Amino acid sequence: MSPNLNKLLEDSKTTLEGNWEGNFTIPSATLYPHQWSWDSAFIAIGNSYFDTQRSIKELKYLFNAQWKNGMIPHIVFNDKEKTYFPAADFYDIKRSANAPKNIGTSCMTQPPVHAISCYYVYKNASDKDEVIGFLKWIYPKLIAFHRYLMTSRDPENSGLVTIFHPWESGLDDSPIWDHALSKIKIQHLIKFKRLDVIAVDGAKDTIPADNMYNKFIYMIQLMKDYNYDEDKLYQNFPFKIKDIVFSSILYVANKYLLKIANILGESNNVGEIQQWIFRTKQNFFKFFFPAKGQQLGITEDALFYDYDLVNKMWIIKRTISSLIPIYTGLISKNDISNYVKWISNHHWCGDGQCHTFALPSTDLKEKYFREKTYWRGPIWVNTNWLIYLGLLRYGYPDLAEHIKQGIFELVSNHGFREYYDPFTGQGLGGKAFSWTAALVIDMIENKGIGIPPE
Ligand code: 9WN
Repeated sequence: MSPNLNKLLEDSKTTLEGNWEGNFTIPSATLYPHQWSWDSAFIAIGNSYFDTQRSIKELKYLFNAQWKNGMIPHIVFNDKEKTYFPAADFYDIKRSANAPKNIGTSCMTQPPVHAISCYYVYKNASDKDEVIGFLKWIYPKLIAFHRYLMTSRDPENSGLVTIFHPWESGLDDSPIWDHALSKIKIQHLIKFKRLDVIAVDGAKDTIPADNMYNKFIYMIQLMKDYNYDEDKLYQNFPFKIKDIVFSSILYVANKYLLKIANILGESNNVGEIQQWIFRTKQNFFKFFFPAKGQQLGITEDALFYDYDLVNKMWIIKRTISSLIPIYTGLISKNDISNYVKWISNHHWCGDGQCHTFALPSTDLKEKYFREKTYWRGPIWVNTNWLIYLGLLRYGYPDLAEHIKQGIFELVSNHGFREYYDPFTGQGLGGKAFSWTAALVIDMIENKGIGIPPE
């Protein structure tokens, strides 16, 4: 039965409303009680359709926590909340001169969806003048953030972003990180209690394993030892990965930043943004496409893979990250049909063997695939949304529609969950999950605002 879209829209709004904290929206009660960076950007996209002021407030709250070097932290902490570990006291950001003085944040960043959200806010506002003031305020801050990513996180000048921690990717326990993490030996680990274990039903199977989680915490301890100094981290840190999802989003976000500059009649920085775009274009295949000389998509090896700068190797793990570059528009017309065939392949739920047609986070046939465990197999709405937009960009509306209907089925029948079992559709992880609701709103409204520009 096809879902009732009016009800789905109302339920999505109710979900976002329930998670609104007055200044920002939490991703999900108990499990994630603070503000998360890329979550807020997705949330502002959803809210932009019916509450311009709320989206503006959300983004302003996040950007008020910007570090002096331009970094937007991945979490802005709410001091009153005690149900999440690691929190502000553990990060102890005052050891960096770049950290904001009176706000607790994490020490790392997340994918830069924000310029895209700002454009949505403008497009969906009925009173454009009201938004111009906000865009003027945030434009230099967006520039500073992107510049930070293009310099401190890219001394190679590749136009591609280096992450220092799996949490920066947003795809926390993806098998992509397994090898790099296995090389990091824990020397000393503080005593701590995992609070996500209590916050989630069936936690044993659905959240990252303890050995992985211990590494996540240990790596923050190591970052602390360097006082969060990027130059020192770049020299010495044992985890440095050029990441596809992060870099793809930044590439598209730079194009939206140009649109914002155009709205503001702003010529400052335009040349710089164009250079960033050019650089990414020049290097994307060099860093992310190991099957040199082969046609893209011709075999499963001829896809995109992250590059490990420490171990000097491509990370050949078949995950949804290999398919996200469709979102960038960097794939040539000659290659696109080859590439798109993987999106509807049986390894990715394309042949009716799964509960619905939406892509799992990891290739179903790989030994590391786990249908219930976080980023190791379940379906997530945000990554499907990126692929859906990429398919629309390249003229595959039918396939895009399949993905969208798959997501609508999951949400209508299994709740606004953080992720879903691809075989049964069972909802997993956080309940009343904000970005699931926000991106469903965007897909129902279907105005094409998020289709990546040429
Ligand atoms: C660590 C909030 C965040 C998302 C990430 C998701 C998960 C955090 C966690 O939740 O990560 O940042 O504690 O596991 O992987 O993408 O932003 O929803």
